[in-house]
Amino acid sequence: MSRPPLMIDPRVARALEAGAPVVALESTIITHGMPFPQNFETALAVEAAVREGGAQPATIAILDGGLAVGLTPEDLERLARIGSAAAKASRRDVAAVTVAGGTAGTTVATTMQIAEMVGISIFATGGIGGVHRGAEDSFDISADLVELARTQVAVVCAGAKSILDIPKTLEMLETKGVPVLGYRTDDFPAFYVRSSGEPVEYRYEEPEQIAAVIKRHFVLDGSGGVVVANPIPEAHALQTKEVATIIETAVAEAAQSGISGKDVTPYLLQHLFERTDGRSLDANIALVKNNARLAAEISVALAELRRTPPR
Ligand code: PSU
Ligand code: MN
Repeated sequence: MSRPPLMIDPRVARALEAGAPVVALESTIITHGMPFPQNFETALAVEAAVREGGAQPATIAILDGGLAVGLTPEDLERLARIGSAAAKASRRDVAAVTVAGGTAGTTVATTMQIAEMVGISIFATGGIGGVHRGAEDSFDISADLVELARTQVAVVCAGAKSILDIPKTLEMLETKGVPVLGYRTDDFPAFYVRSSGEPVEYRYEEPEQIAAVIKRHFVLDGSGGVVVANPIPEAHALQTKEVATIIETAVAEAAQSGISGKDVTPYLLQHLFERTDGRSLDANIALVKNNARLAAEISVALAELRRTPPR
């Protein structure tokens, strides 16, 4: 059986060929993470933020059975309109979805998988998946963590939502050998809020320093990905207590309603959106743009480092 068709946008292909900075972007955030039309507007705004930062954006998705790297505005709008009627493709879904000729948003795990396949090292998203609360009973641990252990892509994110068990998520990243690098923060951020209360071991002030650590990590045998933790801008952060209360009820309701597997994360996101009168969405949009900007700066610095011959 052959590989699935790979459709690389010509601008992305040229940038990769030239060793110019490229930033991968995921698409589950478009199909399952936000409602239309905000998902479409955000997808465009995030690409614009990458361009402003001096890099070429490459939104990744599965379109009509092919792996698409770099989408046109028309592709983005189509995906945004399909929304959660599209599949949510994690690594294990790629074969089935592409053989069926399907269309899917790619999760952090699958976006990393496809980014590595084409040679993109830096990827921006909102938050990574992790160990769910109650995982000791449900065994619900995101494939994102497993992918981070095996795939050489650095993921710039605002930490992880407290819909997850953040201490367990950090333990798992440690077990899997995944560096967690804080950008201008001593604390691992929790998506809508700037701190989860958990520390990060490494803090950096400049994108160039982060690029140097990523480059070094990738030359070490058997290494996988890197998490770059970038807190939400102060002006857009929500109140810690408010978020905590809403999440407690959302997690309890999900359990009562028997929501499980890949439906858990979209269910919790929808609940948050409704209970904050959409303020969670404004915060979400702001932090993704902020991550896209930082990812662009890191990819510019990394491209520069790769051009400079080692001394
Ligand atoms: N976390 C968010 N928003 C999201 C996701 C995660 O705050 O939209 C998406 C990402 O695509 C992530 C996926 O890779 O959900 C994780 O899903 P699961 O927990 O089913 O592995
Ligand atoms: Mn899960």
